[in-house]
Amino acid sequence: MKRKVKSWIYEPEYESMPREKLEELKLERLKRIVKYCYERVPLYREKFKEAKLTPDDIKTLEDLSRIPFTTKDDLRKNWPYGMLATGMESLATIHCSSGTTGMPTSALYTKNDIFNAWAKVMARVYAMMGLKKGDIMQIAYGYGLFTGGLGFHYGALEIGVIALPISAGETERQLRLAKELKTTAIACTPTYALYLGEYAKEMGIDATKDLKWKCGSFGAEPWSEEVRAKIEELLDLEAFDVYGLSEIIGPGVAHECDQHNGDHFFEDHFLTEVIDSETGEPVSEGEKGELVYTTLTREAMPLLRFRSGDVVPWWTFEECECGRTLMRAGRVIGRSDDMLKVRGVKFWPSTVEHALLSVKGASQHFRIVIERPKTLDVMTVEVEPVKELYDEVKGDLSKLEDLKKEIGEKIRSVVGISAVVKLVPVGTITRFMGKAKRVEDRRKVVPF
Ligand code: DLL
Repeated sequence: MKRKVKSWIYEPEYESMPREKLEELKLERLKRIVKYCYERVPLYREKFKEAKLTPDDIKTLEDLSRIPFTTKDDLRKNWPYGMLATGMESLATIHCSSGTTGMPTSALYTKNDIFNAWAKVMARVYAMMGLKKGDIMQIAYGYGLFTGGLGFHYGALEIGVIALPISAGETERQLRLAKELKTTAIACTPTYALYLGEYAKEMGIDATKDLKWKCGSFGAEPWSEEVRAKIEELLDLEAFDVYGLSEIIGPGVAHECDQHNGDHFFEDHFLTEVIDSETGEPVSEGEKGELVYTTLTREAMPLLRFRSGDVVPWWTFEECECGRTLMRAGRVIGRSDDMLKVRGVKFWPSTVEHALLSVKGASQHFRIVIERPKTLDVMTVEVEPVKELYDEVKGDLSKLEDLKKEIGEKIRSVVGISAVVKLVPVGTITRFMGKAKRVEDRRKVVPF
């Protein structure tokens, strides 16, 4: 991939604020939001009472750790309006989380939440990709209760990039409109980006000549560097990671700049801590840990120390080459509650993807099935070979024994356990337009 874009900074007064000043701003906003939550949200009044705390006890940023965590379960129990900190008359819009790991939770927004927080952080996202007025963003995230489509939409309106609100799916039309309208950027899940790339090939569309995408913002699910390389090759663009979660705002909690050395977290809006998932204690700079958020500017549904379950491999406050001083972290590997435990070994589906894609001849289309026929867990990885190879053996998978063996060895060395590898015909694994679902756990009792 030739690097094509140059990041710029939408709100340098915040994104490049000297760290000391940023810490002051965070503290000022923290004190305000703690008081706000205490006065308006019964759950927080209870939590503070139990912890024998009052808002006045929060005097420094270190004092934050005295506040109890907010969990996904707290939000479920308060479905649908229990966390609302304003009156209904101030509410502008309601989204729901995708509920990938349980019941949905509500995400509530006032007009200020949308225009002064969400649209602003999303405008920063566009600037990170070097997009400006005149660019056309093809928004292929779902519009609706999922926050992807509208989040990108608000950001486009704020920064003046032209939005093409096409939503997810209808792949042929996506590609036709991309070509005819000459859209200059695309936003969708990495899974769908790969699918678009394959489909384009089938339609005889040459991404280099026929498409004008300079860059793409991909996220809403974990994805590996191998997938990034594949997307960049298939779609001939520069691929960026976009991260976020509905409970906090939607997309726009963090994004990569053109240095691609971690995601920048918009700490002036969402104070971010990194903790050890098991002990709940903070981890040092550079270490792996779970992201915890305190919304500093939200009105409708402010959250204090919300445990996202999302794990990053490292984080730092070191200034980036791009000039941003905001916290940076490696891309989210997975959610602690999506982690698999097979025969005692813990890993994420993204680790399997990483193993697979380092084997030449294996495609990104795979599925993990876990069973326990007797006492021992058995993991089967069903994987499609790449199309070229499949065509070469004329669909006779028995001719690909070496590939099967190599995949098995790679999984054993990267994931740490052996798997039954099953090659399946091209096109048989479900293609997803949004977030991919790759795991089927058939065990009756899932260990943890
Ligand atoms: O997925 C918001 C979003 C939309 C983000 C479009 C990016 C682009 P939820 O449906 O609430 O919101 O799911 C949030 O998805 O806690 C992570 O576990 C996962 N996730 C989101 N972005 C990434 C990413 C949206 N870039 C949950 N890498 C989060 C890894 C991600 N995981």
